[in-house]
Amino acid sequence: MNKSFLPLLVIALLTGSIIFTQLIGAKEEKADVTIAINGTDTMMYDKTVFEVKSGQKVKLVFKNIGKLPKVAMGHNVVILKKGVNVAAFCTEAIKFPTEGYFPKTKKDDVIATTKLLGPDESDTVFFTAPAPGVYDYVCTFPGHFALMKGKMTVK
Ligand SMILES: [Cu+2]
Repeated sequence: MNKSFLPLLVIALLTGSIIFTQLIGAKEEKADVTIAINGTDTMMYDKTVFEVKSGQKVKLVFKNIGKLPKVAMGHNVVILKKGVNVAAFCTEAIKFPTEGYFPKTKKDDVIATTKLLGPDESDTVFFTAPAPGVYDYVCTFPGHFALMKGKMTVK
Protein backbone atom coordinates (compact mmCIF):
# COMPACT_ATOMS: atom_id res chain seq x y z
CA MET A 1 0.00 0.00 0.00
CA ASN A 2 1.18 3.54 -0.74
CA LYS A 3 2.31 5.09 2.57
CA SER A 4 0.53 8.38 1.88
CA PHE A 5 -2.79 6.60 2.23
CA LEU A 6 -2.08 5.55 5.81
CA PRO A 7 -3.04 8.84 7.54
CA LEU A 8 -6.24 8.94 5.49
CA LEU A 9 -7.04 5.39 6.51
CA VAL A 10 -6.50 6.22 10.18
CA ILE A 11 -8.76 9.28 9.91
CA ALA A 12 -11.43 7.24 8.14
CA LEU A 13 -11.32 4.56 10.84
CA LEU A 14 -11.49 7.11 13.66
CA THR A 15 -14.41 8.92 12.05
CA GLY A 16 -16.17 5.64 11.51
CA SER A 17 -15.78 4.58 15.11
CA ILE A 18 -17.02 7.94 16.40
CA ILE A 19 -20.15 7.72 14.22
CA PHE A 20 -20.64 4.11 15.29
CA THR A 21 -20.40 5.06 18.98
CA GLN A 22 -22.93 7.84 18.51
CA LEU A 23 -25.37 5.52 16.76
CA ILE A 24 -25.11 2.94 19.53
CA GLY A 25 -25.39 5.67 22.16
CA ALA A 26 -28.59 6.99 20.61
CA LYS A 27 -30.18 3.53 20.83
CA GLU A 28 -29.15 3.07 24.46
CA GLU A 29 -32.01 4.71 26.34
CA LYS A 30 -31.93 4.78 30.10
CA ALA A 31 -34.73 3.02 31.97
CA ASP A 32 -35.70 2.80 35.64
CA VAL A 33 -37.05 -0.71 35.26
CA THR A 34 -36.91 -3.48 32.67
CA ILE A 35 -39.83 -5.82 32.05
CA ALA A 36 -39.22 -8.93 29.92
CA ILE A 37 -42.13 -10.88 28.46
CA ASN A 38 -42.07 -13.89 26.13
CA GLY A 39 -44.82 -15.08 23.79
CA THR A 40 -45.23 -18.77 22.95
CA ASP A 41 -46.67 -21.08 20.29
CA THR A 42 -49.42 -22.03 22.75
CA MET A 43 -50.72 -18.47 22.53
CA MET A 44 -49.50 -17.47 25.98
CA TYR A 45 -47.48 -14.75 27.61
CA ASP A 46 -45.05 -16.09 30.20
CA LYS A 47 -45.82 -13.04 32.30
CA THR A 48 -49.46 -12.02 32.81
CA VAL A 49 -48.87 -9.50 35.59
CA PHE A 50 -46.18 -6.97 36.33
CA GLU A 51 -45.85 -3.93 38.53
CA VAL A 52 -44.15 -0.57 37.99
CA LYS A 53 -44.25 2.81 39.70
CA SER A 54 -45.95 5.86 38.24
CA GLY A 55 -43.49 8.06 36.38
CA GLN A 56 -40.87 5.34 35.95
CA LYS A 57 -39.23 4.97 32.56
CA VAL A 58 -40.09 1.40 31.63
CA LYS A 59 -38.10 -0.71 29.17
CA LEU A 60 -40.31 -3.46 27.80
CA VAL A 61 -38.49 -6.31 26.09
CA PHE A 62 -40.82 -8.69 24.28
CA LYS A 63 -39.69 -11.87 22.55
CA ASN A 64 -41.56 -14.45 20.51
CA ILE A 65 -39.94 -17.70 21.66
CA GLY A 66 -42.16 -19.88 19.44
CA LYS A 67 -41.30 -21.71 16.22
CA LEU A 68 -44.50 -21.27 14.20
CA PRO A 69 -44.47 -18.78 11.31
CA LYS A 70 -45.56 -15.22 11.95
CA VAL A 71 -48.60 -15.48 9.66
CA ALA A 72 -49.94 -18.29 11.85
CA MET A 73 -48.70 -17.32 15.31
CA GLY A 74 -47.43 -13.73 15.36
CA HIS A 75 -47.40 -11.92 18.69
CA ASN A 76 -47.18 -8.39 20.02
CA VAL A 77 -47.76 -6.60 23.30
CA VAL A 78 -50.10 -3.62 23.29
CA ILE A 79 -50.63 -1.81 26.60
CA LEU A 80 -53.97 -0.04 26.66
CA LYS A 81 -55.10 3.07 28.46
CA LYS A 82 -57.56 2.70 31.28
CA GLY A 83 -61.17 2.14 30.29
CA VAL A 84 -60.43 0.95 26.76
CA ASN A 85 -62.71 -1.91 25.68
CA VAL A 86 -60.26 -4.75 24.99
CA ALA A 87 -62.60 -6.76 22.74
CA ALA A 88 -63.56 -3.73 20.65
CA PHE A 89 -59.90 -2.73 20.31
CA CYS A 90 -58.84 -6.21 19.19
CA THR A 91 -61.78 -6.55 16.81
CA GLU A 92 -60.71 -3.30 15.12
CA ALA A 93 -57.13 -4.63 14.97
CA ILE A 94 -58.19 -7.49 12.67
CA LYS A 95 -58.76 -4.91 9.91
CA PHE A 96 -55.02 -4.10 9.83
CA PRO A 97 -53.07 -7.21 8.79
CA THR A 98 -50.51 -5.13 6.89
CA GLU A 99 -49.92 -2.95 9.98
CA GLY A 100 -49.01 -5.95 12.13
CA TYR A 101 -52.61 -5.97 13.39
CA PHE A 102 -52.09 -2.62 15.05
CA PRO A 103 -55.35 -0.63 14.79
CA LYS A 104 -53.98 2.76 13.80
CA THR A 105 -57.52 4.17 14.01
CA LYS A 106 -57.31 3.59 17.77
CA LYS A 107 -53.74 4.62 18.46
CA ASP A 108 -54.95 7.13 21.08
CA ASP A 109 -56.08 4.15 23.19
CA VAL A 110 -52.50 2.90 23.51
CA ILE A 111 -49.76 3.54 26.08
CA ALA A 112 -47.12 1.42 24.34
CA THR A 113 -46.86 -1.22 21.64
CA THR A 114 -44.26 -3.59 20.30
CA LYS A 115 -44.09 -4.74 16.71
CA LEU A 116 -45.80 -7.96 15.67
CA LEU A 117 -43.09 -10.60 15.96
CA GLY A 118 -42.36 -13.90 14.25
CA PRO A 119 -40.39 -16.78 15.78
CA ASP A 120 -37.19 -15.78 17.61
CA GLU A 121 -37.79 -12.08 17.01
CA SER A 122 -37.72 -9.54 19.80
CA ASP A 123 -38.63 -5.88 20.16
CA THR A 124 -37.82 -3.34 22.85
CA VAL A 125 -39.96 -0.29 23.57
CA PHE A 126 -39.78 2.45 26.18
CA PHE A 127 -42.63 4.25 27.88
CA THR A 128 -43.31 6.26 31.01
CA ALA A 129 -45.53 4.48 33.52
CA PRO A 130 -48.86 6.35 33.67
CA ALA A 131 -50.97 7.30 36.69
CA PRO A 132 -51.52 4.62 39.34
CA GLY A 133 -54.04 1.96 38.38
CA VAL A 134 -54.41 -1.33 36.55
CA TYR A 135 -53.92 -1.46 32.78
CA ASP A 136 -54.65 -4.27 30.31
CA TYR A 137 -52.13 -5.52 27.79
CA VAL A 138 -52.98 -7.81 24.91
CA CYS A 139 -51.76 -9.47 21.74
CA THR A 140 -53.78 -8.10 18.83
CA PHE A 141 -53.15 -11.01 16.44
CA PRO A 142 -56.65 -12.24 15.45
CA GLY A 143 -58.16 -14.40 18.18
CA HIS A 144 -55.23 -14.15 20.55
CA PHE A 145 -56.57 -11.67 23.09
CA ALA A 146 -58.79 -14.32 24.66
CA LEU A 147 -55.63 -15.98 26.03
CA MET A 148 -52.82 -13.52 25.45
CA LYS A 149 -53.59 -10.83 27.96
CA GLY A 150 -52.18 -9.49 31.16
CA LYS A 151 -52.37 -6.67 33.65
CA MET A 152 -49.85 -3.96 34.39
CA THR A 153 -50.29 -2.53 37.86
CA VAL A 154 -48.94 0.98 38.35
CA LYS A 155 -48.35 1.91 41.99
CU1 LIG B 1 -50.32 -13.49 19.90
